[in-house]
Amino acid sequence: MNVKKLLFFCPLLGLLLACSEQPADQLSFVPFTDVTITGGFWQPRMETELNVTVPFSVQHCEPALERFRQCKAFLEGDTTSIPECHRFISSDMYKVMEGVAYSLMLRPDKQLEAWMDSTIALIAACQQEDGYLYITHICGNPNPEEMGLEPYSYVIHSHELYNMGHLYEAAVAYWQATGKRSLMDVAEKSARHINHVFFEGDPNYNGGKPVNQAPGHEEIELALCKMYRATGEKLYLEMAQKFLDIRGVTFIPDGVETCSPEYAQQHLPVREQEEAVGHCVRAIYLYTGMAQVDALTGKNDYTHALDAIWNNLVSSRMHVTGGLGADRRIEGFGEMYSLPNKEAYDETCAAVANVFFNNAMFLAEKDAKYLDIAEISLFNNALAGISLSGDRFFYVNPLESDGADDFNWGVYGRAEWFGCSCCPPNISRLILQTPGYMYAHTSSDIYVTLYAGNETDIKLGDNNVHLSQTTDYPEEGTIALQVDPAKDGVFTLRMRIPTWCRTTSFMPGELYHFSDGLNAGYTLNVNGESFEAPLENGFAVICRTWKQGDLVELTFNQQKRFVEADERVKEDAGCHALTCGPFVYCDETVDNETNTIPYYRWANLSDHSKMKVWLPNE
Ligand code: FUB
Ligand code: ZN
Repeated sequence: MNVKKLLFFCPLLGLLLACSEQPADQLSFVPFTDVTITGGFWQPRMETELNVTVPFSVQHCEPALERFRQCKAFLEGDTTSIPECHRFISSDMYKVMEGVAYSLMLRPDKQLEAWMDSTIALIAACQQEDGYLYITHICGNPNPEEMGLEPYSYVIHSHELYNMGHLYEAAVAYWQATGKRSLMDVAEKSARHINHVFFEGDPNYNGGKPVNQAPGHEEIELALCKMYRATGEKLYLEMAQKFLDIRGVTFIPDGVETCSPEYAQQHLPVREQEEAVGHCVRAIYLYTGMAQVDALTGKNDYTHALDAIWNNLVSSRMHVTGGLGADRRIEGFGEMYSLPNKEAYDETCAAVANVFFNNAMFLAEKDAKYLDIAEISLFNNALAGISLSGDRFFYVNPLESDGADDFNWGVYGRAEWFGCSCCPPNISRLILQTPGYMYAHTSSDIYVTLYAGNETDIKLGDNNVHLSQTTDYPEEGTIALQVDPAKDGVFTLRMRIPTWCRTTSFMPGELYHFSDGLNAGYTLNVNGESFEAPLENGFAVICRTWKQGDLVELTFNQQKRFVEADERVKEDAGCHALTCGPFVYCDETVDNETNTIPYYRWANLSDHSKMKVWLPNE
């Protein structure tokens, strides 16, 4: 009997075959442009992004833009006003541009597009014939301690490649948004130039010898992956790999703090690294790049290191809010279990990076534990970085404040912008992309990764599956997902069941556990009937023949619960934090004497109040 006949007589066998024998194929997220937010938690935030944050951020690019105007004038022979020496203000503008490109994908806007075009024309006018682009060196007024006397002579701190990484990300986004290649041309010219100077040798740089040194601030690695995915040009992937593989090999600084080997993760070859150390944003961008290169090469070159680092992070170096950064002097990680509350750094950029990193790890390993970390980091630390009004920002996000010595880069409370404004455009570009973290799929399986009110269509083999989700998650724990395949078909739906509701820990890593020692639990119904779905890697697996109008209802037992930290976290000894679902609450004594409010909101209500996440046990 051939398989077709057998399947005819035994539909259950067909179901089993279809569900278990599909070749494991590439997992990818459904792009944010294919997921329409229809209500719930994210709708007002997306609206605020488009209406407020994006245009507001564009206005704040003026100082960076002015430097490009001055640089262009300088190149045309007008030396009356040399642009101020700065290492990475351009990168903040590139990040804003990336966000503008995403906003154009969601809502075309002629004015914003015109701003992009004129800005790109300026950038292109400043780029050197050979592809070099870094205003301070082009205009010849470097501070040797910040960027060296010559181009690429101090890549440990100059940020020359970091700036280009952000330009590449903006270029890909704008090309995808409009089909215009103007910024891609600048980006590709820069990438070819950097490859030449760093890996081949160019007589005009470094005495003609290849620079062959990894940048002090990672970013270009993951940006090159993006360029490779967009263009298919192998050079970019090879470059990303080379920058990873020379880190901690060709150059190891021997100073202290920001010049220590650990600060920029240069203490060991990356494959041998097993702990999260140094500057947090640098570190997490590096790990994201490693995960992406592995995914693109189909190799597991960095898997061992990534697994070890991730375990180290979640078991000893992450705040209960998903925040990263215990040592303000280096904006970086402290020792294991050193997790201060008042002095916590927890930079908004580090939380944003943590979301990128964990989503990349999920794609590599298909395990929901990564999504659980991304979610906690997103709701409690990344979103704390922006006000509900969309135009005020936090740089650091400590877990305790006495309202007197808030450290926010010299700004008391939430700021309109910063002199070093890496965080505002970072959280802004993340929010715009968040719908792109809601579903992932292979050719046989759909993963529901971040719950939200939305609709999408997913192509699964020769079927098209329309999904519509109704939920107020994470404010509430009830999710209704209607599944409408174009034709009846067997496939697998995987619904993420967060760690906080299926174990006794608040998040993966067992650093934070529930005081009641209980597992909250959840219920799952399909078409009104209870469904016993096996749990695989943190997903409830529903494999069946789906037909139009099928309804999945998932209810998390989402209640307020106390959490305690591992006893090795001395700062939290004798204290508990209050959580509800993925939210960590915060007690604001000044403005909310009787209320405890979700952490991500605390700064919206009052920027100057006393607040605490960890409270003494009664
Ligand atoms: O160096 C560029 C950015 O500025 C870093 O990512 C942040 O931590 C801040 O130092
Ligand atoms: Zn930042």
